[in-house]
Formats: sequence, C-alpha cells, structure tokens
Amino acid sequence: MTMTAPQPQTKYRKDYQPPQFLIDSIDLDFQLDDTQTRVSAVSRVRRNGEHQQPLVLDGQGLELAEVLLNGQSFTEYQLKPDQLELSSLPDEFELTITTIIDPLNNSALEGLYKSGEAFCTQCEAEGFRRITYFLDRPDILSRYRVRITADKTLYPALLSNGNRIDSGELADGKHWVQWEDPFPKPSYLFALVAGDFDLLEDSFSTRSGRKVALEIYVDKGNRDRAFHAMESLKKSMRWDEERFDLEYDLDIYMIVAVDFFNMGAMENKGLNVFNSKFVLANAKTATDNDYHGIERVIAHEYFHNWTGNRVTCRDWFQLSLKEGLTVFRDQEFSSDVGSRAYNRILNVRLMRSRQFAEDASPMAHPIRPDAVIEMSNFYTVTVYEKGSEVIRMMHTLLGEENFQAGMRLYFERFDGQAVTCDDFVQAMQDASGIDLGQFSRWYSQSGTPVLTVRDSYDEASGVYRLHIAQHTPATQDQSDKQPLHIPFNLELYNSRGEPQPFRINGQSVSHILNVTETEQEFEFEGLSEQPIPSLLREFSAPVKLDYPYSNQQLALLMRHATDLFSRWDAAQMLVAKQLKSNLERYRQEQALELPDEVISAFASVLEDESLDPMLKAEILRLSDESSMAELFDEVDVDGIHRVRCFIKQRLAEVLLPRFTQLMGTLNRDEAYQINHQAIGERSLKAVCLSYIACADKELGQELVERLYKGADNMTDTMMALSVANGEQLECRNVLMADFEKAWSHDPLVMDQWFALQALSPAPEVIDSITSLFEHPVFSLKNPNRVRALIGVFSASNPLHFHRIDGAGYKLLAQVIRELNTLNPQVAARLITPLIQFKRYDSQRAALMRSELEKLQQLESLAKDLYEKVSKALS
Ligand code: B3K
Ligand code: ZN
Repeated sequence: MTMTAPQPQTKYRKDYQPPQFLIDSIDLDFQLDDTQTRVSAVSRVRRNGEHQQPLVLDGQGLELAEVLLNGQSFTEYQLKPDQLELSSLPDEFELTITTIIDPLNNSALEGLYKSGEAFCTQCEAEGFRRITYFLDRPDILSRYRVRITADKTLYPALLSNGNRIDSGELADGKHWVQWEDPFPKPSYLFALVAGDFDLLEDSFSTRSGRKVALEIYVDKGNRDRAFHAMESLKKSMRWDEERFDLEYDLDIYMIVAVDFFNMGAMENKGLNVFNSKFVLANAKTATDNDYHGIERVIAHEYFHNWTGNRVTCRDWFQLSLKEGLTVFRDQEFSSDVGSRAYNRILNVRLMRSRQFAEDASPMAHPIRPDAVIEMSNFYTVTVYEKGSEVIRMMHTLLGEENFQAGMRLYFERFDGQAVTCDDFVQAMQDASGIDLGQFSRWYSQSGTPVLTVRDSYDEASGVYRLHIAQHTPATQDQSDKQPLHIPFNLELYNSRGEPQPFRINGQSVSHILNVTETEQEFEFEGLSEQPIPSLLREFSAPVKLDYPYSNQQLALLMRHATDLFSRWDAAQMLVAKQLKSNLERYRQEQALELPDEVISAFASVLEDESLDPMLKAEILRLSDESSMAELFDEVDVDGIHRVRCFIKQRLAEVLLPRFTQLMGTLNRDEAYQINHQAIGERSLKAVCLSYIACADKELGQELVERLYKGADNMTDTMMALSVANGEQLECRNVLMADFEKAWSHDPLVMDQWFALQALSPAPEVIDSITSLFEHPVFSLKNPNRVRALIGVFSASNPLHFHRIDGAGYKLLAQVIRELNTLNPQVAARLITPLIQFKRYDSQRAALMRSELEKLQQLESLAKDLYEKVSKALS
C-alpha cells in the first residue's frame, strides 16, 4: 500500500479567531553553529480571555531539546506535525523552549540559514517557526531581547533588532552581544545576522533633532559599492518626514546585504536584510536601472517602519494593508525625487503585463485574498502593485490633503496594533467625509474591469456625450462581479490639440469622473467641435480601456497631450492597434502594413526637441513580446513575434537617418554621470541603437563595438551587449565571451550576462541554457542566479519558451522539480508561465499541461507548488 501525503489545508479569511494566548515578551538566546544552533526562548505568556484551551505553538523542522514551565521541567505537551501543544497551563507563566536547528542545510532560505559564510534570517511570513516553537502569527506583538553567541573571528558582527545593550567575550574564542527592541513586534519582523562584513557608517538627524546611526553591512571588499544605498536611505528618511510627517523611531538603522535571498529585501525592525542586488552598486558594476531599483527598494523597506512595523497586519490575508500602502509610498517617493511620468510608466507597464496576467490566470485573487494554502504564494503583483493602485485611487478621490489627514487618523487609532484593510479604509473615510463604501469592493473583488467607452457629439448644442460601461469578466476564483467605484480621469482636446474647458450641468467640473454604475452617461457642455478624449489619464484606475480611437486621434494625443504619461499611453495604443490589425493580416497570409501616419507620429516624437529624453525613449521603445501578449485572451506566440519584428523593422528602416542623427547628439559629455538628463540620454541612446542595428546590421555592429570598447560604465556595456544579443549581430559571441572573462569573479554582475543568455533570440538558446547549468558561477541554490537564467527565459523569451516541441516547458519543469526540494518558494515563483497554459493553442496547452501533471505526481510536492499546480489543473 502506498502512503499518500496529507493534502495541504486551505485557510480562510473568514475563519480568523483572536489568539488564545498572548506573549508579552520573549528572550532569545542563540548559540550559533553551522549545523547545531541552539536556540533558547523564554516567553512571558498569558491566557487571552476565559477558556481552558491548550496552547498550540507553531514549529517546523525543529529538534526539541527542552521545555520548562516557570523554570521547572514540564512534560504536559504533545508534539504534532508542525505543532507543539501544551496543556494544563496556569493563566500566566514563563515558558522556556530549547530547540536545535541546522542553518547550513537550510536551502529554503526561510528561518535561520547560512548565506555564504554569514548567518541570517528571513521570517516573513511564517519563517520564525523554523527557529523556535511560537505563536507565529502577526497579531502576537511581543518585546524581544536577543543574545547571540558565536566565534569571534568568524563572526565579528552579531546583529539583531533594536539597540545593542551589552556585549562580552568568552574564554573559548567566542563572544556575545545582547540586543533589545523597545517596540513590541510580530515574529515575522525578528532578525538576526552574524558575519564578517565591511561596514559603511553614516548618520541622519531627524527633524526633531535626534541623531540616528546608519550602518550598511556588505561582504568584505564591497564597501565602495554601498554609497548609493546610503544616499538612498537618507533621501527616504527625509522624504518621509516631509511628505508623510513620519520620523524614524530608533537610534540605529542597519542594513545587511546578503547573496542568498528569496526576495528583494526585508523590513525587519531596525535591521533590514537585503538581497545584495538591491544594495551594491557603482558605475562599473551597476546599470542605471540597478541604481533606480536600489533607491526604490531601500525606500520601500524604510517606509515599512511605519506602514507595516508600527502598524502591522492582523492576519496574512491583510497583507496588502502594509504592502499596497508601502508600494504606493515608494512610488510616490520615486516620483517626487525623480520623474513622475517615467515612474508612472514603469508602474503601469508592470500592471498591464504581469498583474493583468495574474488576474487572468488560475492564481487570480483579490488584493485581500479569501483563501490561502501557502502564504508565500500571495506576495504577488496583485497584493503589491494592484494593492498600490487601490491606495492610489483613494488618493485620487480624496486629494493629498484629505489623504494625509486619513494617514494621521490611521496612526492615531492604530499605532502599535495589528489591524485590517477595513480599518485603513475606515480611517480614510472618517478623515475625509467621503463615502468609500462601494469603493471597498476593490478589496474583495478580483479580476480586471473593462471599461467600454463610446461617445457622440451634437454640433447644434455643443454637447459631447460619453457613455461608459464597466464589466469585470469572471475569474477562476470568483464568478459574480459587482460594479466598482472607478475614478476616471479625462481631458478633452480640440483638433489643434488644445485642451478644452468643459462643464457638466452648467458647472465646470474636475477631470475625475466617478464611475460607479454598470452603465453611465456623462454630458459635457460648451464644446465648439467634436473633441478628442484623452481617457483614463494617469491610469487613474487598474482597468482595461476599450475605445475606438483612430490612428489620427492617437497621433494627436502622442504629440499634444498635456501630460507626458498620456503621450506614452497614446503610443502604446497606437502600436497595439497596428499589432492587432497585422495579426489579422498575418493569419490570412496577407502582406503586413504600417500606415504612414503611424510612422510620422513616431517621427515627430523623434524630432521633438522639447521632449525629455527619458520620456522620448519610453515612447519610442516598443514593448516586449510578453507584454504585447497581454493584449489578447488567446496568445499567438509566433504571430506576435512576427508582427512585432515587422513593426520594428519598418520604423527602423524609414526612420534610420533620424535615429542615427539623434544618437550622435546623446551623452556627448563623455564622463559618466548619474542625473536625470544623463540617464535619460543613455536610455534614448539604447533605443536608437536598437533600431539602427535592426535596420542596418553593419552600422549597428560598428556602433555596438565602439560603445562596448569605450564603455566606462555598466549601463553602456550592457546596452552594447543587449543590442548585439537582441539583433543577433556577428560580434555577439565575442563580446559575450569578453564580458564573461572580465566578470566571472562577480556573480551579481554575471546575472546580467545570464539574463542576456536567457533572452537570446538564437534558435539554440535552450541548449545554451542547459549547458550554462554547469557554468562555475551558476548555482540552483542561489535564487538570483535561478531568476536571471531560468526566470528570465521563461517569462521574457516567449518565442523559445513556447517552442512548439515543448523543449522550453521541459526545461522549466526540470528546474522546478529540483527546486521543489531545494527551495519551494523560488520553485513556485518560477512556475507562473506554465500555469497560464489555457491561453495558448491546443498543441502548446497540452504540452504545458502534461508538464504540470508530471509535477503533480511528485511524491513530496511542496505545498507552494501544490497550490498553484492544483489550481491550474482544476
Ligand atoms: N515584506 C517583505 C516580503 C517578504 C516575503 C516573504 N515571503 C519584503 C517587502 O515587501 O518589503
Ligand atoms: Zn513591502
């Protein structure tokens, strides 16, 4: 008889119960050792309310060494799978639990593990239970004291949350440090780090005059790569004071960069642990995009100190309470300190490519999920990015002043507590007096609404009518959808491209319409000609728009829209239109076409000298094939590839002289600088170069080689390589080999090279990737390497990932099988493109499905994968 593993259990939001016990404080003692770390936890526990229930603690993969009750040996407990159940307990007591754990063999990178030579922790969401038995849920807020003992030479730095209060030496070459965090916190914010680092120190004076020590710990030899992170941290601290009136609350803020990390970073109180990718940068090793990413992630984790740490989540279903809000805050930070339009474009691109795809997938869920098997699976673009869009809509409806009043009320009410998304919305509503009742459906409804807009103009009365219908298609998790409250930002232009003042019922009105019903009509008066509407400006709601724009109308918006975001958006729509019509032609085996007015719309962007180079680059750059795929319910992999190539080729050929001329004017100030203008010019240079190489391989090759050889910074180097790779220039292999030789000592830099390998359009890409598994720098144990090579291939090289013989699917499934035991969290992230099989033709869908079925048969399928695979196959 075969034993089947118990089916993983689903947890439901509606089943929330307050905890049976509270833990006011915990003293942790760590005796660090590679495979036998001893953890003693002394908790002050009290019964919550009148009951005689046992105390059920969470624990996973722990060896239990000892249990004491009020200092005396205690045996009234039962060890169950992943739980320790204690009974016959008094109402208040001191509980001592000693466990032994094995950090060295912890390849899941949750709990306490080794990253290279250092010890570090990752506890969110449910990693603390891999350290000791505990009530590992975010509504248990406790005071932490932590004592760490370890070898002094190997681990000179011993770090934990809060303030360092004592330290000492021991006879056997060991030393210890004692930490105390004055703020009660949930277990997911606990952190410990031990290692031998280089340290970059600085300080920050808060607005009220307190001095905060800032410390960034990096691997030996990397100190000169931590300055940008430090500047970003100080900028974030200042910005949060100025824009949100929020000041830092401890005397020290530490960041540690580690090489093995499942995500970007973690906001542990006073001791952030970061993926080194989001800390380390200098001009030689990091691109402009890396710099931008570091600034954003440093800010994001810092902002969590208030939105997440001071006020946290009652349960994990409320994750968007802290993540949506903190993403909104980091987006606003990036927009205030950089270009608002550029940042909006990045956010919207992510929404339209990945979040819309998630809503259309078996993993569709509301920003506040109702049912979860493995919490790690819900750190999603929906919870984060759509969550942020929901906060942004509230900001749009309330305005900055009311929104900030709402934030103040939220902190007044809930500082030091674990609360819900409803609590947040209530604070916003109470502070503003604006009814958010219908609006709050955004928290419970999944799916992407489609707004169908039609219009008419009556010349005699000068009245323009806009008919707006909203419809949210059913998603796998939810069939019934209700109308949402959608802020709809619009502008009307006349045929000369001038914005038109408009009135509704004799009143001049704001540009934000409140769309609340399934169908609604708006009448605008006082228009002397049929206007051209600029709809859903700023992407004022996370919806899809259906309006029958003509090429001419879009060309006009591209040229004249008063906000730069709308110009970019018009270009997106113009290209989407050409994509759709040409796909039709492709299917009917007709010749592909690109109308002159489309080419001239692009030409006038190229020639517009008043346009910010960074924006110009974004408008001219065609979105990639996987983003284009999101315009369709059923994805035609080959058709999209073919048509995109055609559009690019046509634009490139006709506009070649203009691209070449423009390229010659960019970055003429030779020395590398990091400022808006210089970064924008580099970005535009990359776009020009890519079009040039597409139209004229010889000229492209010459420019690419010159750029590569003369580059004094990684942005230029990667630009050259990426064009050589993307356009399959003859110099591609030589340059790639040269880069490999130059950077093989630096895995973070090599990730860029692995990613290029993964993006290669060459037919042999799958074989190359397979042989790169043996590359000395590659390791399946390191999530950054895996994401760079396999993640990029399967998410961003659709032409080859979806190869018709299924070789791409096989490759991904093989990696997932290995990661199922090594690191299930990373495995479950990688599987995303496979579970979308229903959107592909029957041949591909069958091949993908069969890989999923094989995974489902795995004997010890981790629950992370179980959740996604079973949803996909159901
Ligand atoms: N809060 C962490 C995410 C932790 C994910 C754990 N699986 C990073 C962040 O959003 O800031
Ligand atoms: Zn976050």
